[in-house]
Amino acid sequence: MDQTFFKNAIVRKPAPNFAAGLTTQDNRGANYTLMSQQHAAYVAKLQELGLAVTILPANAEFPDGHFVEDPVVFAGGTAVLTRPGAPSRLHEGLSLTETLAGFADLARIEAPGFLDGGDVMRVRDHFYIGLSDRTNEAGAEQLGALVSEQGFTWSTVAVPAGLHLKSSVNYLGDNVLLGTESFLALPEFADFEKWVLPPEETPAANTLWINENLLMPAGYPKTEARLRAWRKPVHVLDMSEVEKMDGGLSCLSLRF
Ligand code: CIR
Repeated sequence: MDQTFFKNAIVRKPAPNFAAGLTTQDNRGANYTLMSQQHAAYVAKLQELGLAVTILPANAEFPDGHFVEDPVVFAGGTAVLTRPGAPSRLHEGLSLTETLAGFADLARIEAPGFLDGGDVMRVRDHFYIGLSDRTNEAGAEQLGALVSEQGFTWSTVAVPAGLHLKSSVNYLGDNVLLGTESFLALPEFADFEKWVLPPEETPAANTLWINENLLMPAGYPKTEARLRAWRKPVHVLDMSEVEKMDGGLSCLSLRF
């Protein structure tokens, strides 16, 4: 059965120096005013969908700190602090512990493990953990052991392209995976209904399924048409400044 509805989300406002964060994009030009507007619209959308959103203040110590999905993974009643794989992001979780402690028991990935939440895709009671530049075997095994304690199963998936597993594939409920052709061809995903993205629309892979609604980034008309032809309400959000920093919709919140 698909997972239960989300009641809560945690977000962090982007800091004025957010464009100093990590990115592989050539042309940054990321604009703080626009970023703040896009972030506020995202928060408003989560609230509209019924989530109680805890909004943390910007923290200029971590220019990527608004990508709260990466330093934490929720599994049942436990929030796992992950040791993100980029050195500049390693300690982001510390700034979240007080907030998290109000919602969940805390657990931690320990060295030499490292892992980014963007590499973790939950489907029903199974956690797919991507092995990428940001997530290593030791991190995956530690997270796997922790989610097993909570009654979940897990497996690893190699991530040869893109930043994270969820940069290329996401679960939309009802056994549907949306993603790039190469990821959906992986044997791990053989039993899913696969919706392959047009090659020019691959960033739309980071579409977010929340409480039977779909949040997708603006600018991907073929994917939008396909999703709108389905029965789940589709909400399109402008993510231009987020995408300039290699992020997407899922990275901007922790949902539980
Ligand atoms: C980074 O490179 O870590 C950030 N600029 C982007 C993180 C995006 N997070 C995600 O997809 N879960």
